Amino acid sequence: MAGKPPTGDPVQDAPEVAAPQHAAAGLPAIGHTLRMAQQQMGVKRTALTLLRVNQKDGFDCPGCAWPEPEHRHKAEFCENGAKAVAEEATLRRVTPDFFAAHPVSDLAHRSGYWLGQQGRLTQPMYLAEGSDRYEAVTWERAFDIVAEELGALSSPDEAVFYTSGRTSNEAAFLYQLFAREFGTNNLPDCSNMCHESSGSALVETIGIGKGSVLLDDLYKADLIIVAGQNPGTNHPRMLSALEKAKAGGAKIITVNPLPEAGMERFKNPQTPHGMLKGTALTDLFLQIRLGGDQALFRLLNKLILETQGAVDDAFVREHTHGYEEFAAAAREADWDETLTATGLSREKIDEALRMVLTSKRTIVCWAMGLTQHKHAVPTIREVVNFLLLRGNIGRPGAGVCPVRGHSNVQGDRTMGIFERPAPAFLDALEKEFGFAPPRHHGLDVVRAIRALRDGEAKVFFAMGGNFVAASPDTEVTEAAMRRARLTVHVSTKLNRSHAVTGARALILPTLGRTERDLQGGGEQFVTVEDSMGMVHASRGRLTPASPHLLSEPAIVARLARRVLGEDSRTPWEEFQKDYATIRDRIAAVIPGFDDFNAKVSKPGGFTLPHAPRDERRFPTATGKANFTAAPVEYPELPAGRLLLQTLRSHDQYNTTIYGLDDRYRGIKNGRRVVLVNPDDAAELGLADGSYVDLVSEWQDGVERRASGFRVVPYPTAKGCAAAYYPETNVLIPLDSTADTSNTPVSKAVVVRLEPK
Ligand SMILES: Nc1nc2c(c(=O)[nH]1)N[C@H]1C(S)=C(S)[C@@H](COP(=O)(O)OP(=O)(O)OC[C@H]3O[C@@H](n4cnc5c(=O)[nH]c(N)nc54)[C@H](O)[C@@H]3O)O[C@H]1N2
Ligand SMILES: Nc1nc2c(c(=O)[nH]1)N[C@H]1C(S)=C(S)[C@@H](COP(=O)(O)OP(=O)(O)OC[C@H]3O[C@@H](n4cnc5c(=O)[nH]c(N)nc54)[C@H](O)[C@@H]3O)O[C@H]1N2
Ligand SMILES: [Mo]
Repeated sequence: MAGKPPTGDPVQDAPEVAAPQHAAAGLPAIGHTLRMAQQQMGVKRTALTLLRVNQKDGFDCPGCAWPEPEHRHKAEFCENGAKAVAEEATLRRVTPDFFAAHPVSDLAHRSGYWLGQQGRLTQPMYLAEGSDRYEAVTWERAFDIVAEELGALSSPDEAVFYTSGRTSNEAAFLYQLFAREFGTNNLPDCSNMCHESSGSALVETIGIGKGSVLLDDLYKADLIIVAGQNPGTNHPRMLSALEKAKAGGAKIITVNPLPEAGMERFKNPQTPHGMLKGTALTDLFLQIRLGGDQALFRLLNKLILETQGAVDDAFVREHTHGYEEFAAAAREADWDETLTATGLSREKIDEALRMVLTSKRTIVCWAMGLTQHKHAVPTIREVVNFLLLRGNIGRPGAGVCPVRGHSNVQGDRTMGIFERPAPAFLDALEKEFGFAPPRHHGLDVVRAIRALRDGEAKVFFAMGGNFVAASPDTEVTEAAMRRARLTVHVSTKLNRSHAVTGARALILPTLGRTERDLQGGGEQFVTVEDSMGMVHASRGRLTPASPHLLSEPAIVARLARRVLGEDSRTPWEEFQKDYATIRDRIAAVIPGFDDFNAKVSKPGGFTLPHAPRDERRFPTATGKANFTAAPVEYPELPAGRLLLQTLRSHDQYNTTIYGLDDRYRGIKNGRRVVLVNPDDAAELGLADGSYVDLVSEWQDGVERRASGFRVVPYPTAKGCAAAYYPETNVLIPLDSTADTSNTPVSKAVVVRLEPK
């Protein structure tokens, strides 16, 4: 039997603290996996479901975007993938009775953890204007309501269509088609808050916003630099790949303000050696200050330039542009400034340089530690400079490896979920579907919040995700959402965004990855693209959580017909009936998808083309890989303040909280903790276990406050602190965003710690 959801709420947040761990996975991980899975699914369903994860005839793990290896284990999942599956395949249900018992005013006071623990949504629910209670409605009525509000807008640009990254390729393609046929490019997505900085930097420098390495490259590398990433929690299967790379002779440099257990030692639960001893992964740990990465890579670049024979001159000559200007800027890099910016010692940087110079094949992997800074885009460009200098792009064992978050966030972008679509994409859409898509740019996440706040956007529609909790400046975002005429969420689980609504609101419950998708044309499968551009099928087998659920493609197809009417020449009914017909259209519109249906029917799927990786061709404005030369930046820290990063615990998936522990960091039974360097704690007079408010100070003079955090002395870099998101989103000003990519600066918030 599955366990019952918690009853009491707010859940007692009473953090207990032990020493951080120095190894990840191993037997305890298996124990935790099974315990959590069985609480949600019971014993039998746990066994049935977990064996199907990431198998060639199974479903794609909704956990993360890390690719599946060619030779799969019987259990190709990890602790946190299993938690993500259990969260979806849970036997708990949210029924209309639940909404009768819990008015919106009640839901608004519940924690995100409690909301998520209630189980799967089962019926379309409608909140009428002036009402405090969601009531069950038919799908017909729900689509009528959306059509009514969209029809009342004075411009299609008053509607916003958000996407989170679990949406399949098929659903995403239909969704963007619908939004554009309706007349807007307002297609913000979670990527705007995530890897947008990577996309911005990579498109400009190498001509394509995706990583250039495949799994095999990791196994061939001499040196892998993992910067600003915590794979032990967020991409656990990456640890097996790093272990294999090390067995092949690779060295690993970890760049992080925190010593993360997974990067220290990995106990592979699939090998006897792993279970006992494990593999030490990191050879050199650079404990950098928050936001110091651009300075670090700039100095390494200067040192490479100064080393005889270290630059790959032939590659630079033949394949790059902008070298002289970049080299002139890099030569200016200053040791003292770099030591200040990074907090590193000269010895450590020298050691890193030695490893860089002896490596013939280097890969840099990164995630949110690089992308969520004001100067994230120039930081990632500097990483590209670093790789270009030694010809480390477009050959085996080398390249850029931005490690994506949501399991299909990369695929959604490929399908056209983007507020600034390329003209060539719109041309192809126009030719295939015979309507004129809007050409002006739409709103990203931050701009959408502003538009809602200012009454310029009136309908907010979300394909998955939890916009209100994931977005910055919680109070501003919530007030913005409440100004909307209508908010609509296509969701699997209850979350905060269902409790902070426009005048009218709809919850549209949908099938998850694990569930069978039966349409007029028979049983359907969908496709996804992983972080390395590999596309494959995903087939759910479980009976859907409720007979009332519709699939995401079905929801979009039916809504589109209702809103666009019979005038729309797009065959929405056919698309809904047989997803292969959607894939035929994707093949016609998006490069790399020719013969999509045939290719994806092969076990394991296929890999999308990537010009820099495959042929050292760089489709940039200059036709070459571009060196860039931006001024070095790093966050300023006023006296008596700390720089706060907002990050994930081991027991959460973004805004979905699985539990209240962060095992590897030694935190139990609570999330309101702030990790502070022991010297900083002493200087600030903050005792271990004391409670503080986190108060963010920003140039607009507004004080943003998150109350009641337990101080935990922790071995983070000096001057830096860490606390969990989404609780700390209240501290991040809406206008504090990365240059160029407009991604909220979630990893460098200047805070003062006020004792309670
Ligand atoms: N279990 C689980 N898996 C997930 C997710 C989840 O929430 N739970 N989320 C998914 C998503 S959407 C994403 S985007 C990814 C996120 O994956 P990560 O990017 O690993 O997630 P974060 O917890 O934000 O961790 C950021 C890491 O970067 C480090 N860091 C922070 N600032 C800096 C800096 O300035 N420089 C350097 N060098 N390091 C820094 C932090 O100490 C931390 O180790 O994971 C995906 N997978
Ligand atoms: N302060 C701070 N803020 C951050 C970050 C940070 O590091 N710090 N990270 C940012 C990042 S990297 C990201 S990606 C965003 C995440 O932002 P989002 O993607 O918007 O948030 P999630 O928490 O992943 O969304 C969870 C919800 O998705 C729904 N869901 C789950 N599976 C499905 C499905 O298959 N279909 C549908 N339709 N719905 C489904 C469930 O209802 C669940 O409640 O947050 C960003 N915000
Ligand atoms: Mo993300």
